[in-house]
Amino acid sequence: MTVTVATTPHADQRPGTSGLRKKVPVFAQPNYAENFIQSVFDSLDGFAGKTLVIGGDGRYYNDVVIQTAIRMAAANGFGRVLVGQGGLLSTPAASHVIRKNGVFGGLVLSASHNPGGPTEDFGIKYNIANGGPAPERITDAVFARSKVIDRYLTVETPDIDLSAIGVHRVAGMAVQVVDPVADYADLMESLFDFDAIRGLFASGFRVVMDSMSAITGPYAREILENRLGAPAGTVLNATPLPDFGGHHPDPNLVHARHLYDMVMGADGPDFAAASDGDGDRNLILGKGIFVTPSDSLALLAANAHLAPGYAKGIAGIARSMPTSAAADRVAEKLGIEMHETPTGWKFFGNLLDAGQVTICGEESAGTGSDHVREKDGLWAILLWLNILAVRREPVKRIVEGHWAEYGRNFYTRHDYEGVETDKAQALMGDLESRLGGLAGQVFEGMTVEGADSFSYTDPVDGSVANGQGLRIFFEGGSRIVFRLSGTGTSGATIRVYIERYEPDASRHGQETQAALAPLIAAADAIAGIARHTGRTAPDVIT
Ligand code: VG1
Ligand code: CO
Repeated sequence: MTVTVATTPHADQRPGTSGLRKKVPVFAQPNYAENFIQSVFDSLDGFAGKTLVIGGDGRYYNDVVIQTAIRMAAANGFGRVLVGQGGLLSTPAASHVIRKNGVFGGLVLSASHNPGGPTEDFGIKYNIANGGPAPERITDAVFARSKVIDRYLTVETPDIDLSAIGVHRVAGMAVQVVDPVADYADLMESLFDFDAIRGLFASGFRVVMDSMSAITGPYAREILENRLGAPAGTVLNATPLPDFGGHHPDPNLVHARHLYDMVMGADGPDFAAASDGDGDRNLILGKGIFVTPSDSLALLAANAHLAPGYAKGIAGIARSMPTSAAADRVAEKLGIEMHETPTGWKFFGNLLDAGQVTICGEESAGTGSDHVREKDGLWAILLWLNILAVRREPVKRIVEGHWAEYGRNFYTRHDYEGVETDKAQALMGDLESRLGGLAGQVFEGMTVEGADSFSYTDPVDGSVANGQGLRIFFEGGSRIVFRLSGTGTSGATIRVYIERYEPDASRHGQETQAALAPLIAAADAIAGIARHTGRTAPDVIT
């Protein structure tokens, strides 16, 4: 039954920050998805007879690649595949299915917050047995294999019907179609005080959740409306669509502007939230306030003990390097470990496995804990709701109280998207070559204290990741970071992360862009953004 198909390499299959992401027409080239999946399998050892989880965010082409992946898993000798009904699994739910069933690993089909459709984005990532993204040791091996691959294995069978829960057989391998929502919803119920949240909702507290026509719709409906008793219709855009309704399923102030406008309106809801294409990111808004992801991480860490799952306290916090240092102040006060890692959830896995940290976060709207090994949008939303149910204070007052206690880290990220790759690389190369001479120079009245290219040594396995972003530190603690995105599918995206700490509560009310204006000007003066790219303003400000 097994068929060996001859193939030739595609040169561009290097996994990025979170798996391989390309436009659908690229993935649809002959043998493209097959080469990558086979390169993953060829980079793994000891899976004969073992179980693989497969699921995706339901975007365009999910249905095609999921069938390909099932056939190839059978041909390569997996004993069983667990696949979400309809081919669906959110990224955090996939992580939970892997962990709960103690399986070998999983394939998650998603390009996260990137748009979907026939000419939009698709992606494949591999997760290991702990439920987390494959570490660089594996992704490097996959890329190396993809450059020399000459055959892939498949079986000749018709498509499997994934529409109903049940068990099928493909060439001797069991394919078990599982409920994508139930186990995950149970996990959330085990971590949070659902009675307290039900009480909050019953008190008239108004909540809006936008699933952005992406994967969390069925999860949010089951948890918020069915289990927690929020009114029907609380979850907006709850049906996953292959093209996300033509929108970017990216829960930020650009693509979820309507939620911001709602909470800023006179009769706005008390709490509004959203999640992304594959359900691992979150947006948190309260009446009259947007909570930045960096602040949200700090606040969740400071208040996690109010939820039953974290009642004993947290072991430590980890944040990606560009994320603001707001969480560091919480760790310091709690007397717990704090870790600074490169961008991407794969760098948190070892720390979580070792029990060194409990809560992790990234400035890009990702927060999560040791309950799975991915960031988790609904988890962050539910932890917020649990905290609000216990404290019974408005979000705005909780955030402002946090700033008053710890000081405020003003923070913004400016993205320059679709920049020609050679221009973006020239900017980074030029800046890197000048890093050594920046100390002592003055920009916009601020003196540079030091500058470097961020390197990370994993404290658990000693692996080293170099070139993870260019950092410029100023006297007084302000900071600018430059990095190139590793998730885009056309041209380059330059990310500029800007941060300033303000201890004085009388100055916490400033508007963020105004509070950071001198640093924003300094970023251009230092890196020559306009000179290199011709751009005078970012495409997206978060
Ligand atoms: C971006 C974010 C990063 C995140 C990654 C995957 O990566 O900056 O923090 O981990 O996306 O998130 P980059 O390389 O483009 O900056 V998701 O929700 O798109 O899987
Ligand atoms: Co995502």
